[in-house]
Amino acid sequence: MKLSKAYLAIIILLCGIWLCGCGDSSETTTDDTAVEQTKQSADDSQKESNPPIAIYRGLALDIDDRNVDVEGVDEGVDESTREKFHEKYNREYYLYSDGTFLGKAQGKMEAIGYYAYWQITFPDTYNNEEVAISHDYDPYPRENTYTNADFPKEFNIGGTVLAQVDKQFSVNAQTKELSSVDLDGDGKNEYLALLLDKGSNFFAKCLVGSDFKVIAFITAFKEESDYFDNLISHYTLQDSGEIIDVNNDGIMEILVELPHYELFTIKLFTYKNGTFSGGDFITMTSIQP
Ligand SMILES: [Ca+2]
Ligand SMILES: [Ca+2]
Repeated sequence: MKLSKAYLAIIILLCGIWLCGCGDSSETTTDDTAVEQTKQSADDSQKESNPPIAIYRGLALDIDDRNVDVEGVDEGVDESTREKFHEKYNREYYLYSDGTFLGKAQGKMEAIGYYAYWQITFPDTYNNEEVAISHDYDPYPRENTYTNADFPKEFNIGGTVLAQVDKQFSVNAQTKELSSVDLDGDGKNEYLALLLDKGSNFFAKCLVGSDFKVIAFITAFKEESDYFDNLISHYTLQDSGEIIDVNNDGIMEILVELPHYELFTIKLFTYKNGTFSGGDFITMTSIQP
């Protein structure tokens, strides 16, 4: 189920895409190594100068670009800026959803909702895409195991994860969905859990480390809402985000749609080198004006 985007003015909070430019400082000992390093450094600078363009449900992840009124009529951009954007975004993309490559398709920039904003649309055959990426690489370098039953005991009632959450938010949370994947490639899996306590109008998505300690609450929602059932059916793990490497640095980002007043928000989170970036420790969401 989609929100009726055509009527929504978009306010989107997007945290930075962390383009890793970490160089390798190891010493050169042979000519072969020197050649290899030169090649690597050329590859790195190529990556930096030509980073992938990533799109989530039609919306550019580059927030600076997204805020440009490319297709505006009254206060739109000049023709050369429009051409530049069309050249950049009207191109072929690799489309992905739920860990699966769907195919390649030509993307087209279009104005949405009385020119309120622009997005990239694809042929109808690919209308289930979540993420579109301009470059050809494997954005799922490690497997994401998803389950909605038979969780590790830490995620069951009485388990250590739920105990932390219950204490922090004064709720009786239950785990509804769980993704397990090694985000940062250190050989240990992290967990992304969807937790609910309907009685308290509480739902949260939290990132949990391999030691079963909560790293961050990517979403925490706790407020009275007539639409709570609707909200939780829309903001499932599977249908409102993707765990995917959007910048080809080998680290899998967590890309999530969050509920927001009359619209939704996209956020991108990165867990790397044992630290979490791209968001607050707790991202509270609200549908109140
Ligand atoms: Ca890991
Ligand atoms: Ca990445």
